[in-house]
Formats: sequence, C-alpha cells, structure tokens
Amino acid sequence: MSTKKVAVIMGSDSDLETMRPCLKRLDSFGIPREVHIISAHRTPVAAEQFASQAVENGFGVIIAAAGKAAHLGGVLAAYTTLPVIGVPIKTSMMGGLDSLLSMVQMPKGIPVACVAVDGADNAAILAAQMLALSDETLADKLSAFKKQMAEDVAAKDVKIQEEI
Ligand code: RP5
Repeated sequence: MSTKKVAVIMGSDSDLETMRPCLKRLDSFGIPREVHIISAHRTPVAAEQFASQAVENGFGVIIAAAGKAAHLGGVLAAYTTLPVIGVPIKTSMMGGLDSLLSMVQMPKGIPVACVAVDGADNAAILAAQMLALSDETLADKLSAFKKQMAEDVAAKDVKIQEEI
C-alpha cells in the first residue's frame, strides 16, 4: 500500500524558511508531499478548491502554516474531512500569539490540530503518526525514530555526567 501524500500549505512564501524542517522530516520518513502557497484571505477560492479536492487527489493529511490572522487551517478544514494540522507562524508584532489563537480557537465541529508556534518539525511527525495508523512500514519508521531520540537523550545524560 502506498503512503498517502501530505499537503504542506503556506499562507505566504515568507513562511517557507520556518517550514523547511517540516519538509525535511517528511522526506526523512519517505512521505510524499506537495508544497503550495495558498492564502485564506488573498486566494480564498484556491483554498476552497484545494481542500475540497484533497481526498480525490491522494492526500491523507493537510499541514497549514500561516501567521497573523492565521485562518488558513480553519478554512481548509471547513472544506475537507482530512485532518488538518496548523502551524502558527511567529510574528514580529505579537510573537506568534496572534497566529496561535487564530488557529487553535476553532468553533465546535471544525477542529484544527495545532502545534506550537513555529512547530514545523512536530507538524511533520504528527502527520506521519496519522498516516501510520494505516501504514505499517511508516509505523516502523516512527518506532525507530522514537528509539533513536531516546538513545540520543541517554547519550547526552552520560556526557553531562562527565562534564559536571
Ligand atoms: C500570513 O501573513 C502568512 O502566512 C504570513 O505568515 C504572514 C505574512 O505574509 P506576507 O505579508 O509576508 O506575505 O498570511
């Protein structure tokens, strides 16, 4: 069974550098992905079209990154039954609190699974965990990833004993 695609949608090309760790992590798991610039406010028709066709176009999860009045995740979620993961982008004015609240405070019935401000890497891991529910190969990769992470922490603990 082939892994479904992840859509990484950004409100602006100015979000790209923040989202690079997301793309890198999806690639490390071998998850096929597409990246698009679609804005809830500047291109609302494109947002509707993308989300409403996402299932038939082979996507399994949508990641939506946006800053300020960050309605992208919510608008995409309104037009699809796929899970939508929001990445609130840090802003110069409010440090990303504006983006976070815009994404996370969704009305009942239209959830957006929101990660931390600039939490691009975690968005990719969460998307992988969603896809792994029906993909054993991907589930094995996630197990290996968690094992490696635990080993890295244990190695740091050993190292700090030597230093302090
Ligand atoms: C949001 O406004 C984008 O997601 C971006 O984080 C922010 C600023 O966009 P630009 O003015 O840089 O295009 O819609």
